[in-house]
Amino acid sequence: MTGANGLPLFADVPRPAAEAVAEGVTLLAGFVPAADVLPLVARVADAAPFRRMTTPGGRRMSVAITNCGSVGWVTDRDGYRYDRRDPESGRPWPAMPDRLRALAVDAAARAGFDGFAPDACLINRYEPGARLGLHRDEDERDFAQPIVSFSLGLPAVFLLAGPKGGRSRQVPLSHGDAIVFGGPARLWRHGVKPIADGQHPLTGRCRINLTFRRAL
Ligand code: MD3
Ligand code: FE
Repeated sequence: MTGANGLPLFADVPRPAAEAVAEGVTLLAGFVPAADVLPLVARVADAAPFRRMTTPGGRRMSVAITNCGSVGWVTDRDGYRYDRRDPESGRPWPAMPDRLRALAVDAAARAGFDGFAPDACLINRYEPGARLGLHRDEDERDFAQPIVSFSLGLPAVFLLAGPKGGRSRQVPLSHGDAIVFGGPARLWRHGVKPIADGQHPLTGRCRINLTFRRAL
């Protein structure tokens, strides 16, 4: 389809297809407009810099995190929780940019979750070698709300352990992918394998992951 000037009308370019990875897990490959999202991440990180937090067990996470939204996920010797304030500065977390919220709500809707109302966006930064051990996201109040994840920069191998024990599935995640977890998958254990070294033209030597949640 072309416009009056003969140039292609990009408005009708089809959006990427949704792929069912498992029950309740939908991959939207290439969904994330990185050139729009990365400057918003940089602004959040100016106000609330990435930092490596301590787990309740006293280990330092290899992943550096920050947050935007009315609450942010934090961990320290006292446990995991959502907090209205950045513990480093004592100030409220930066607001969730409207554009980020709109993208997350759109991704959720494409995966069949209408009415997603995220109040927290946890932003993870992985340098080569950083990993996330198998865990459950269970610090939120309403497990009927999905979690929406955006991947940017270096690729990752996502691990999905499923409801019972046994072997986990490996799902490759690339720059620009969105993945939505809801329904039965919402409480599945998952993690990220150590990030391989590399250089990405937009992020440099790191992977950025945004997870949008309804925390409270
Ligand atoms: C599956 N982050 O921040 S995002 C996390 O790529 C986290 O940085 C990973 O796990 C990352 O907690 C994975 C995808 C994700 C997020 C939440 C889930 C997968 C999930 C909740 C339930 C099941
Ligand atoms: Fe998680």
